[in-house]
Amino acid sequence: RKLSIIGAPMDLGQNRRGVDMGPSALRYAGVIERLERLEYDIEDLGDVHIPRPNRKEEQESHLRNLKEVAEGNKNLAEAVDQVVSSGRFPLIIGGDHSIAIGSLAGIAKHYDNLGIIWYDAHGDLNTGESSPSGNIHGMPLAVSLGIGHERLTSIHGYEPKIKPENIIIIGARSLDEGEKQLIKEKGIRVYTMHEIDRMGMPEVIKESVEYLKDRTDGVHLSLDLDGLDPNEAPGVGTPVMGGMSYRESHLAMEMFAEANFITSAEFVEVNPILDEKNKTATVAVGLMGSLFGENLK
Ligand code: DIR
Ligand code: MN
Ligand code: MN
Ligand code: MN
Repeated sequence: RKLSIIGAPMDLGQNRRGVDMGPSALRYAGVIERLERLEYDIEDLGDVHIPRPNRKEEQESHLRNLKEVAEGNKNLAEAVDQVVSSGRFPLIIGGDHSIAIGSLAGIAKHYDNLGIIWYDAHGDLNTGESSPSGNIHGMPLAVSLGIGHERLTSIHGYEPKIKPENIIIIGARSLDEGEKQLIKEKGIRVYTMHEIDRMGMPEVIKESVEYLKDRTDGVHLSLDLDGLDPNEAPGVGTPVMGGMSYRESHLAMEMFAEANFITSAEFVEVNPILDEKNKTATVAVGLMGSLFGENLK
């Protein structure tokens, strides 16, 4: 089992500085050592280059730092593409969630029907028009569907990257009006906290696995640490109360490991500046342990 870690120190998709230190925080929390124990052949490719914004230059559009976010994601897409081409599992560590644009761009071209599990308090389905914030980290899922600014949707030379019927959002509890509309219009499957409360996490994950297993040829897990409750993952830029617990999240990862169907993953929005003694990175590394089969050993 071969795995390549790619850092994406991106903080330009939102307003809180410090999330660019996420990759360092995750390495400090022992991601490499943790996965090496699972008999993975681990290669750390280091961080892709994310340009700094030119502070004197006028913003070209309502999308904050569009140029730099696009360029950084172009770099990420190329790095991820190479990893998948070489037959290794790409584990991308962020960085804010705008990096999913590059991850999916690099991954999806290798699949006819890539499934996506979007573990997040948010839908990340905004466009420049629907976004209340102008923050690109609230847009990557829409962008990957081919909806949004051309500069983002066209990254890595093809679009759309993914299909709406192959997406499952888990843990949503803060959806904007435009996102709700898009979810309805495209028929995207969403397990909000309401459904998780009613059905229980085991059933939510079982249904998700069953649904994706026979309709996809690969599944990307995009895990935003703000999907967890802020009591358990405080080091995130946009915390929302009432999230998934530490144990629910481990259970989800353990069930994914059992199903053996995740083919790429990213862990995003770890911000050590907002954290309590690197707690959130530590939680993230623990979840990676479960995702890669720690408890199956
Ligand atoms: C909000 C917040 N929906 C926005 N999005 C976040 O700015 O578009 N995504 N925080 O993870
Ligand atoms: Mn997100
Ligand atoms: Mn989020
Ligand atoms: Mn935002």
